[in-house]
Amino acid sequence: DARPDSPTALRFPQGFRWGTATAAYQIEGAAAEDGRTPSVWDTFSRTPGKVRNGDTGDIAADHYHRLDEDIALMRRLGVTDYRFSIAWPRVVPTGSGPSNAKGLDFYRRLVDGLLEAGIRPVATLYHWDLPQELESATDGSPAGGGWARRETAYRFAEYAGVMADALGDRVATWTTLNEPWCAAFLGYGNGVHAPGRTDALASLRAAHHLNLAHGLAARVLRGALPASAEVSLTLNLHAVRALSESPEDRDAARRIDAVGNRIFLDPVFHGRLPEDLVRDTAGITDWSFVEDGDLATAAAPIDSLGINYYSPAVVAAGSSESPSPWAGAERHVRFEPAPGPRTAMDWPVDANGLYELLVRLRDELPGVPLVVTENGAAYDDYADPSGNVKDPERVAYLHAHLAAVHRALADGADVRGYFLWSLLDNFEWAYGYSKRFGIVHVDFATQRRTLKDSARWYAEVIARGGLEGRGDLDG
Ligand code: GBH
Repeated sequence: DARPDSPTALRFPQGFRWGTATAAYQIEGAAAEDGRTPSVWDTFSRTPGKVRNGDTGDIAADHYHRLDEDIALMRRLGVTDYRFSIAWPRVVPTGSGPSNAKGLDFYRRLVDGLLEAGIRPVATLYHWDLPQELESATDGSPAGGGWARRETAYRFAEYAGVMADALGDRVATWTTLNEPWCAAFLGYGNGVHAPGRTDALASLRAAHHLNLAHGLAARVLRGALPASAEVSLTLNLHAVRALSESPEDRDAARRIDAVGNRIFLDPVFHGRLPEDLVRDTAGITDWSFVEDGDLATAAAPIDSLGINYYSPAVVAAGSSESPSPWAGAERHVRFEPAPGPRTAMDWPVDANGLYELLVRLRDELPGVPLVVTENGAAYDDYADPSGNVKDPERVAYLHAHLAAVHRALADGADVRGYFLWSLLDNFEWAYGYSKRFGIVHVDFATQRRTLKDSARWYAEVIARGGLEGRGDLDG
């Protein structure tokens, strides 16, 4: 039921996918139910001082017990697609070996419920909840277990096979990894995420083993899924800008682009390591953990690239604190506060960064369909006297970023869909429940869900197939 366009309306192509996104550990809860074992995030969140207010994902948004209600919410929004992640320790509890029927059954019920509601399931295999057992297994690895250890990549490919067998007949789109940059560099570099390690060598090994895991899993998925299935990868690419055109500042931006973006883009799309990254990291490693054939494996063909975007980064020559997620680049790079308004995360609001990334990928990866697999913002919302949850800043943020996607489409970027982060307020990693990204408010004491104004706004955008012109916000 398309509505008439205003003269300045921004219409999206027919068939454009409108979705919302979540991740298992952030919403499911039921951490010890039906055979789930701890992940590195369970261990990390129970370690004093790691997560704000000592919050854990033990209960989260209790989605494990509220599937039907949450699917009904999405039906109200009118989304065409739902991007969720599968908890590895729920379905293959010890990280390898036998699968857990009860865990698989939960995802079968989710997928069947979505299909019944006419919503396309988009499944991510890894959104950071590594089985603790794989982190603890260190034998044979000089840099410790988890993603620093090569064997983890093979275990991941086996787990991908388990999921393809269980759900391959009804899930059409599969994503191997969500944001391997965060898993490697926040998990093993600055330790802000689980498993909380601060070891630059381990972080580089982790990045490589994640690329390898992606390629191995992509191959397994291809072999097990129907030919029509789509296999993808989601990256949080950094929209990095040099503070000035000086060669020193531009070199700082080059370093962050290498260890933030090309460390994944080059292996996955070109089967090579960035030469400048190898040079930049010479004091940390000679990359001898990259074995013959690994880069070709990482470059297994995929059907689309997911991009998660929140904020740009501005850098200059200088130095920043250590431990850092930048594998030595912090000794040469200073992060400058980007101008403009900030979200509750203190992240700058700049929709142009999303446009810049999409047109860069248009040029560098011709023929690769792009999907914005996450975009959204944390704000403190408030209830008006009649109980409506008001979040005008979030609406403005979303409008500006969708307008940026529209502009990229108009300029020839092949963007197939947009997934809003997030459906529900949830466990925001190291920030616990103190930051709310949802378009649906969750009262964590009662688990009551309430649509925010942004949810009603998004439902209208989807129904209309685009934005109503809002000259002030079209970024
Ligand atoms: C995503 O990650 C996650 O996929 C999702 O689970 C999460 O809830 C959501 O975003 C909101 O946080 O470290 O200097 O590069 C976000 C990735 C990486 C974005 C770190 C902000 C901070 C600047 N984030 N980045 S820096």
